[in-house]
Amino acid sequence: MATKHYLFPSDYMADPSVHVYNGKIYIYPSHDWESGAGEDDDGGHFQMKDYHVLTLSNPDEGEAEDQGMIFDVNEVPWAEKQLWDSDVVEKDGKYYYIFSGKGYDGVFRLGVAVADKPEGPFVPQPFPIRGSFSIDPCVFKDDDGSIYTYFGGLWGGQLQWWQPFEPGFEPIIGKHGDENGLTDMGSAPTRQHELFANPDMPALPSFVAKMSDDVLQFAEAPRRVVVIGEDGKPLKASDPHRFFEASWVFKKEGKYYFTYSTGDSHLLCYAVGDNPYGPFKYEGVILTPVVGWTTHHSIIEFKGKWYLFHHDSVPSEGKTWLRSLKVCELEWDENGKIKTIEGLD
Ligand code: FUB
Repeated sequence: MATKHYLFPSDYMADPSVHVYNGKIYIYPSHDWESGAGEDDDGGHFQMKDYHVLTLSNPDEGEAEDQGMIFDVNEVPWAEKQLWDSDVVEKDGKYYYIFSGKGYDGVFRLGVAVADKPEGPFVPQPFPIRGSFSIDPCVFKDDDGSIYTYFGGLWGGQLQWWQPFEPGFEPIIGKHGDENGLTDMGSAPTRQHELFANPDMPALPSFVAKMSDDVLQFAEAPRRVVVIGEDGKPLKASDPHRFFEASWVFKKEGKYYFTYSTGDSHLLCYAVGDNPYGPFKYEGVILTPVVGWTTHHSIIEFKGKWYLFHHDSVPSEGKTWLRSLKVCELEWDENGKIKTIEGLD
């Protein structure tokens, strides 16, 4: 059984995006804090206002070291608040930090900040990525150097505002919008059900877009990321294994692994495809529910072993807005499938 340990006991951090640069592990988390905001289904309790970068030498037993703050929301002209999940990609010796932030109009978008070193400092661009929306970017660099950003998250992450998505589309509803006659959306789950009342409908997809050569913009309109089941059809909205948020993509033996959180059914799952755009065939559960509402993760190979980085709320005694980073080894079985890890171990 995989043993887990906490990585950074001195502060609350979550949503780890992890990469190996210059032989060292770099962790780019969200930085939780006790803002006093009440908990709600729109994630109003996640009021993160800055980002830090951590480094780690030994994922089997070591603790991560804080390399300091890499930027603050006041340095991002377009973002008012809620610096949620982020990720980093390296190209030609520069590091591109792609992050989620809520604008002054209440809409989540993705931004880019650039640095010369993986520990920053990162300088944010003055505007969000054109045509970006929602949250939880995962930036994947393929073997041919092409860079793809996967993104999207439901409920507070506003992904449902952008369905159906077509290039140039604006959100179909505001937070309490009524353009579609849906004046009283009630709770976030109710809003989801109102919009997509039939649970036999296909699950709402996340999106992926190839990045421009300068890694500052989408090079194409975002495309849907479809997860299909055994029957070759998209997983249904009612399927507890369908996508909710927290995309993470990696490649192993020529196959593309699209991994994600199922949010309100509290799992980390994975699906496998033959190219970066999918479709991805659903394969199984990576992690069962943790203490906390849900988790968010990344997966890397380091010195011949694979590791799952994620978070839970054990150290904060279940406070869903104060999360702590963890790591454990991730293993494959004899059929090449990921061995499911118990979230409560
Ligand atoms: O950290 C804020 C949000 O919580 C993330 O964007 C989601 O993935 C969830 O972890």
